[in-house]
Amino acid sequence: MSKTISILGLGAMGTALDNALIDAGNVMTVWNRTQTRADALVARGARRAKTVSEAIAASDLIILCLTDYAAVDATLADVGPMLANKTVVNLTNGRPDEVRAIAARLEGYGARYLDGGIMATPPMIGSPHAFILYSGSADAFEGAKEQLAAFGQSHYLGEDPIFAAVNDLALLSAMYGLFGGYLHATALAGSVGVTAKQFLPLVEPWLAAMMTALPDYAERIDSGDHARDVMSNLAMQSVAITNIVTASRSQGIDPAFMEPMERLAQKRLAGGFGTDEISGIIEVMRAK
Ligand code: FVH
Repeated sequence: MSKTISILGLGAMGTALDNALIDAGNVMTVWNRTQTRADALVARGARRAKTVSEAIAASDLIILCLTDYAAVDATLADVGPMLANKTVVNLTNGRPDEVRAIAARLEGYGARYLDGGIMATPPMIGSPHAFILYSGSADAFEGAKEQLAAFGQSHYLGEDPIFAAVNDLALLSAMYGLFGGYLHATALAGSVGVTAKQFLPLVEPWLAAMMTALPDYAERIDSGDHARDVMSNLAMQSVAITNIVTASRSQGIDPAFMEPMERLAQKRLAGGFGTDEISGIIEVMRAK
């Protein structure tokens, strides 16, 4: 069923979201601080709102996709009372403290607030590989889920509005860990003349093979038992980690990405857990 929807924020992601909603047959109203960014969407049939108030008045479902929460605050600064009985879906990346503050503020105006974390790049939106995390008002999710399905798979995580943001940041930290590790590895291999393209057939299957360790780590983490059936103990791995840091320096590569891992491994080792699996490092991460 098509329904009027307003999108505020037409950057790379907001534009992809709007295109997906148009493709799904929805009637769209669009607003962007820089108005010209709406032109292509207007050419596809979206209605241009000249002001934020116009965009809010046009729809019961309001989607925000802006750089950060400061931009969200600035955009909604003068329209709070207009949000009564509306569903606001905020797909802007943010911290839990920011999510709590905006959820309380908008709910104070009588809005239903749903926070979201987009786990996709703009070209992935609308494909089966895209998934979006949601948390906050269950009523808001129930009422909007048919429309939100246009973006990809929806995962509703619960009523606490911060769940989506925390899980989003957690998944992004896994991604940046992977990217940072890949970049460090490629720089180190490059120090002996290996190009990134030459290194790729080695690093890609290696990372894929190492991913298969995650189910076992998850079991150890949840049970707190990092000591059973250990194959690659921490004492042995910490030698390799220190070798990476030391060799990086001598090869002229900044070891900054790997140094925190070395510190954490040494801390866990100093606690007497050298015979445990490396998954036990999570215990020193949690202890701060
Ligand atoms: N693009 C991506 O790969 C990621 C994928 C995962 C989710 N993120 C999050 O999506 C949010 C928006 O990201 P984006 O890619 O659309 O970002 P930009 O293309 O840089 O567009 C930014 C929009 O925000 C508007 N904006 C910025 N500041 C303000 C403000 N003070 N008042 C009103 N609007 C503001 C900006 O407007 P303009 O510069 O065109 O006038 C754009 O519409 C983000 O949270 C990602 O983490 C994307």
